[in-house]
Amino acid sequence: MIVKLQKELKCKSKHSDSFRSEVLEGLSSNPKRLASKYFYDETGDRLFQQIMAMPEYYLTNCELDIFQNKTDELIKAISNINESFDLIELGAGDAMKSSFLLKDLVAKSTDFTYMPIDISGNILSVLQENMNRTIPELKIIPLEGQYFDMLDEATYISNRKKVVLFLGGNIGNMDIEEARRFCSEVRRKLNPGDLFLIGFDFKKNPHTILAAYNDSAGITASFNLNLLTRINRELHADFDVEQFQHYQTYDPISGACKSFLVSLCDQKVKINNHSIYFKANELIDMEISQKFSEQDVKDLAKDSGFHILTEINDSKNWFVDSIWMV
Ligand code: AVI
Repeated sequence: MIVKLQKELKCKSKHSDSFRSEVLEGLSSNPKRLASKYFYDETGDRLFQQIMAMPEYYLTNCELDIFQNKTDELIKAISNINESFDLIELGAGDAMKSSFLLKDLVAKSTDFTYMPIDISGNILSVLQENMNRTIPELKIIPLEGQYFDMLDEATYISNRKKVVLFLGGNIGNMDIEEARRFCSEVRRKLNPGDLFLIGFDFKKNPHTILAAYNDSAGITASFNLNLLTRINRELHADFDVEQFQHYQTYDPISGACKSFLVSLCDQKVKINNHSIYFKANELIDMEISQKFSEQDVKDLAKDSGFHILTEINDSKNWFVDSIWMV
């Protein structure tokens, strides 16, 4: 059974209200912006699966390398907990990477419950079915909702020690200040001895990074443009998606990899009864995928009140799963 927050319907309409108000606010600001957390409707989920399978998108294989080949190191770090615990995964998706760790923990008869958190009930049902089939002994409580609401729910359900996973370089979709606030909030919700495992994509050859987000097949472009289609459908807007073009940048000094949509002409877009005006070549700031140095990771851990227990890198040293302790 999937645990959802009480008053689910109220939450749903609150969700679409905040989607509408964030879209209108973002498109009325200068420069115009949209939040990449809204990329993930059904089509967005599918496009992201395709991105993860692209040869240029190296991030998937890097973290898979860690979870597939360095599971012993992960388990050794987790064994610092020394008692039964809950393994909570923020944004679990289909849990493709974590399933390797789960299998090994179960094989070692570790006493833990897996609590995947995701905003998508659909993906959680798929996850639960897969787990029931492939690791039938796994104790699993899927939690559908926002990360922090569901972390509270997890604490309400059980007061055991926690290991929280935040994989895939998702932290990069926040700017540094947001990431600091996010990690500090996670820290506030944990207790001494709890662990936070977080995946960071390192700065590396800028060509490699840019290619991962500027793929020749145009899947990342469709991923960005799909948000305009979603706004058309859900907010009764009339974006002409053909009149926008994806543009990707990477600044190797700051590590900010950013995507934009460029308006190809002067145009007016109606969203409900609001009119938004675009000049030709005007930009919408869509997403940041921040890349980190080793020092950036150390600073973020310290600034948010954690200490680094251990770090596990992939074999190319392109990505790190950094394990922090309260
Ligand atoms: C989900 N997130 C870590 C991806 C990233 O790499 O920033 C989203 C993405 N955007 C474009 N390609 C992939």
